[in-house]
Amino acid sequence: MNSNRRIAHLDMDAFFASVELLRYPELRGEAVVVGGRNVPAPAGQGSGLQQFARLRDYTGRGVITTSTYEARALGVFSGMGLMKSAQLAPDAILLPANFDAYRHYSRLFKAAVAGIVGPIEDRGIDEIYLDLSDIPEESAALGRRIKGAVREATGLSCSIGITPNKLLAKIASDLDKPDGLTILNHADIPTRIWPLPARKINGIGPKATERLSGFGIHTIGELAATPREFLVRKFGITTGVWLHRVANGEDERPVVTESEPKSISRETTFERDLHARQDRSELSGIFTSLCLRVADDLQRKGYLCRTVGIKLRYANFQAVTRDVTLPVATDDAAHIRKAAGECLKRVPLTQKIRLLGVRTSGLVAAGEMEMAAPSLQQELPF
Ligand code: TTP
Ligand code: MG
Ligand code: MG
Repeated sequence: MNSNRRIAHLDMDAFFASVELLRYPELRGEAVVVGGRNVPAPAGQGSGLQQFARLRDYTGRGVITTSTYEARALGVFSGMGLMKSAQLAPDAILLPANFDAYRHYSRLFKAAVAGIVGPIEDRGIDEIYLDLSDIPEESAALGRRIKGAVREATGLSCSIGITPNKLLAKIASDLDKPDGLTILNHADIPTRIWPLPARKINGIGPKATERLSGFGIHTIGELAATPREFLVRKFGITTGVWLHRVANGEDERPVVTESEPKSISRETTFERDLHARQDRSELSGIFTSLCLRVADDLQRKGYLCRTVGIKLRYANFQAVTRDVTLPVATDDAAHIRKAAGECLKRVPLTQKIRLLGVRTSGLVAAGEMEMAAPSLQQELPF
């Protein structure tokens, strides 16, 4: 083990909401919430604040995807029902989500960081881990430089934790949000980590939190003070040992920079919106070609897929997806098209369509299929 590791976790601040503020700078300083279904898109730039929907106008069962820090100050957080949050912040501005924009900025910030530190570990749309061990620059200066590069590339702020491992880095990046830079060493654990609630540890979810509090264990410090034997007795050997280790800030997981792809997909936005009936042959041609290209990608990269899905975006920008899991993994265009065609039968096709995509997931390296074969056979019903 390298005891001199220096690992960073970087997480974008109020990510979806912050991307929306780039588009609508007049909303800076306002309580803004992203979420819901069928939330109307604002009219456009220069139309003033009255163009925006307010939380109090919303009816439906949608939830908050994220909120600006101004909205959080009013008690409005990710996962809350919109109608319930309207009681706390009726005047907060409500925007629909724009996933294409979020993916765009996600790629930009990751590329900017990779430009400084080299390959990164991608942990989803707004966060990454970095191994800084081989960079001579001192942590504070390096952290500021990374934050500067992210801001320059995107106009957005992020928060970074720099610590000896991933576990502590993930906790640290959250300690001084937004626009934070928190540097911790093992010696800081008693003062900075132990007072935190146990659920701050990535991997201690709501269930474990509840069980732990049943034993009177609420903070990470209380967990660290609990005899390992007790944890093993209550949680089993694997979890018990793990709980004891993480409470003491121990984690040796490496930063994994080259992850296997989780999915391979192709999609296309049409020149003009197409209708399943009037533009049948054109759509069918595009659909087949997407399947051919996905199959070609799979073959070139050496993967078979277990799941085939489609994505459709209607003229009104609403998107739907469907997928189906195959009995046998494939990289064959005809099989993929057949499965994707089944998915297509399960979506409404009354409205015009602006985008069509085919996605394969459940990828297995083609060379590993022989090993996988026995279990695959077991799953077959004959
Ligand atoms: P987070 O990083 O958890 O949250 P955040 O970036 O909005 O705010 P923070 O400053 O606390 O990091 O999630 C990143 C994005 O992922 C978030 O902007 C919206 C999306 N998201 C969901 O779609 N559903 C959820 O339940 C959460 C928590 C986030
Ligand atoms: Mg974030
Ligand atoms: Mg995040």
